[in-house]
Amino acid sequence: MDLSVVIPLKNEAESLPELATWIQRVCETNRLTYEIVMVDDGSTDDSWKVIEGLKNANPAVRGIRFRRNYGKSAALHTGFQATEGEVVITMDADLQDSPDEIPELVRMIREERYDLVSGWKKKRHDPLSKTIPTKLFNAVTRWMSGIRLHDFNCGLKAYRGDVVKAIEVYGEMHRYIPVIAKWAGFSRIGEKVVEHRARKYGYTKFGGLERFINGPLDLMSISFVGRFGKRPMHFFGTLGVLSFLIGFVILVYLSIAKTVYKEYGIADRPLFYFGILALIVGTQLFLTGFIAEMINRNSATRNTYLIEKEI
Ligand SMILES: Nc1nc2c(ncn2[C@@H]2O[C@H](COP(=O)(O)OP(=O)(O)O)[C@@H](O)[C@H]2O)c(=O)[nH]1
Ligand SMILES: [Mg+2]
Repeated sequence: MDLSVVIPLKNEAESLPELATWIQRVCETNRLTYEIVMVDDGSTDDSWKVIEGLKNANPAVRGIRFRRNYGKSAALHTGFQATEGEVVITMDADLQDSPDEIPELVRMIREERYDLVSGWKKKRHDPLSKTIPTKLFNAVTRWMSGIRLHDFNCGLKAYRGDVVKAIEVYGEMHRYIPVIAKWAGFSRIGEKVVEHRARKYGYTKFGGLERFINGPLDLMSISFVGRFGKRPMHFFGTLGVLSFLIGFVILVYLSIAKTVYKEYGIADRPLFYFGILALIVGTQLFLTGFIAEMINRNSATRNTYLIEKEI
């Protein structure tokens, strides 16, 4: 099969029929064998009924329905596991992404050998309350990850089939899939300007403020786990030893001052408290590193590495 289109959705009943026929039309004109994997994430409207109807009309449609709402990352992950296509494209369900982009995205993955191509909604049809925070989000992510993309969180993305099987998207991490892919070793990441359309039916589900707090924390987790996940002691141990040594040197100095130069009242000096603090913090960091190493030793991902080729 050439292509799997994965569509995570929540309460998008009105958009789905139009979207499915549009994808079908594009794939058939371009002679792509395809499947459409719709993941209904606990919708409370008629989305699932609509998907059942679409499935009856077109066997290329597949549906997965969660028992409750788990979030977009969970839906993407589950959809990814189900795909069979050589190329996988994710797309929002609300018709803001255009299926007309499919052929070019497929070509970029196949011929330009990208691991991942991310859409860039250069001209957005969203209110300022969404576009301004997004600019900030993208700048921070670019800076922290070193990946030169303009629009990390675009729902329209294309992947080589084996990439989606290898990366793990969970929590709220769907915003950072390019970063996850990079840390998994898929570094050929491209970008394509895509058309963004105004929402036709329904309403946006990502307007809240919590994404500004959770987002940066998620990014830090990804970067940290990528860099030190398999060797936590190198992070905690280094900081711990450094802090411990600073404290130790300070306290030795103060002890000499007291015993050799008979300087009394060293406990009144700020340096004394700083020395003790550094010693304690250092010990704790070191122990944290130890515990992290022990957890790592018992974890299921301990010796999991992605092998690109084997001969
Ligand atoms: N699986 C899943 N998909 C969701 C959820 N919330 C929104 N979506 C889908 O994610 C896509 C983008 O959401 P949307 O509300 O349009 O966000 P916006 O384009 O940033 O305004 C749409 O296809 C939604 O149906 C959710 O909780 N779970
Ligand atoms: Mg949308």
